[in-house]
Amino acid sequence: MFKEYDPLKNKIFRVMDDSGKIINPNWIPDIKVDEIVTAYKKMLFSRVADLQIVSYQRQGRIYTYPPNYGQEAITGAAGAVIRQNDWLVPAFREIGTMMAKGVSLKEIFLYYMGYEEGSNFKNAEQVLPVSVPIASQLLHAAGIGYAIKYKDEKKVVFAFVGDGGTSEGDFHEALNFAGVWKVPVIFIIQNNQYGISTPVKMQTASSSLAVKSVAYGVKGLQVDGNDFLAMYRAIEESSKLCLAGEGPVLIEAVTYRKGAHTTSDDPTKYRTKEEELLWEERDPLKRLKGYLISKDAWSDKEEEKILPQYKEEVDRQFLEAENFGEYKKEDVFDHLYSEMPDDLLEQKNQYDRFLQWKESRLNNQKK
Ligand SMILES: Cc1ncc(C[n+]2csc(CCOP(=O)(O)OP(=O)(O)O)c2C)c(N)n1
Repeated sequence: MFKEYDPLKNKIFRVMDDSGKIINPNWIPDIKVDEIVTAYKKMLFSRVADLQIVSYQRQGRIYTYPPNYGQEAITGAAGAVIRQNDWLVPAFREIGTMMAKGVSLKEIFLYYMGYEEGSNFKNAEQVLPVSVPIASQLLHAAGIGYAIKYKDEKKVVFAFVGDGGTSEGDFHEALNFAGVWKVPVIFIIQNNQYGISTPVKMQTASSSLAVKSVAYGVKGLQVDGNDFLAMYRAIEESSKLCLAGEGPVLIEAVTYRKGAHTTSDDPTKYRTKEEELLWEERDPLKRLKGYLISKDAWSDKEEEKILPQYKEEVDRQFLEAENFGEYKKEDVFDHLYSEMPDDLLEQKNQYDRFLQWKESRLNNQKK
């Protein structure tokens, strides 16, 4: 696969066409149809959750949220391959893979409501918290990979970054380190075409993002990120290579962010309706559904039946998060150091003064 799809050949790896028809039968992954149905259902659940989170945000019930809408085949395929023992190092658009590892939707809600508990995953092992400082997580991934190798463990690190993240120094340092030390890390770039409003063309002069692997002596692959079967096959092969000591691997997953960058963004300012419609044709769920229907493994009827259950489940977990209780302001300060350094203590005091000022202002207004 890595020879046939050498990034220098500028060939993208696809198994299905836009309608879900197999166009590359040699590379169909070894996965049973009922497992694909399970993966499809998880992708559907993740989409339902994602769309509902945006509506909760619009109701003022949750803070800023970065939608995953349109990128479900990437995180769904990674979720189908990742094992309990493997590490997940997310950026901030990977709810599908996080849930596959056992992170609950409630925890994801808590995170976006500002609770520390949202990053303290009760039922998920070896998952790092969401990382907002772009690409910084890749250095952690490379370090974890090095530790795995040092301890001679059979584990793989699944690390995510966006296309914009490839312009950060951290991306290059992590790739360089990973290449030199041959660490078992799969770096997955979710190339969703934009870093906020910056199109990928303005992010790099390289012919692709996958081609950056060549300079670091790392195996690389450009994959159709809206093609679940291609993504599954690419990630599964990469995982096997990493386990055999032949990592790391860089995968550029080409996709489209159907939603806004975050709930604070208006994408109509920088992209056209035509472009959105073009990508609508390549929607990852539609494609996989087309494939499953052709195999007689799924139907619109089944989907109609399951959707209300998913919506209800999302609501149920949201209400649990919403009723989690007041958060203590100390939480923001207290969990970083065993002994609080002076500058943080000063910030805490300042915050206390701010709260007192706010309260007295409210009281004055009431008078
Ligand atoms: C180091 C750093 N610089 C800037 C930002 C502000 N910022 C948040 S998201 C974003 C764009 C990221 O684009 P990309 O890596 O393509 O990921 P995407 O949001 O498309 O998933 C930027 C610049 C940040 N969070 N961290």
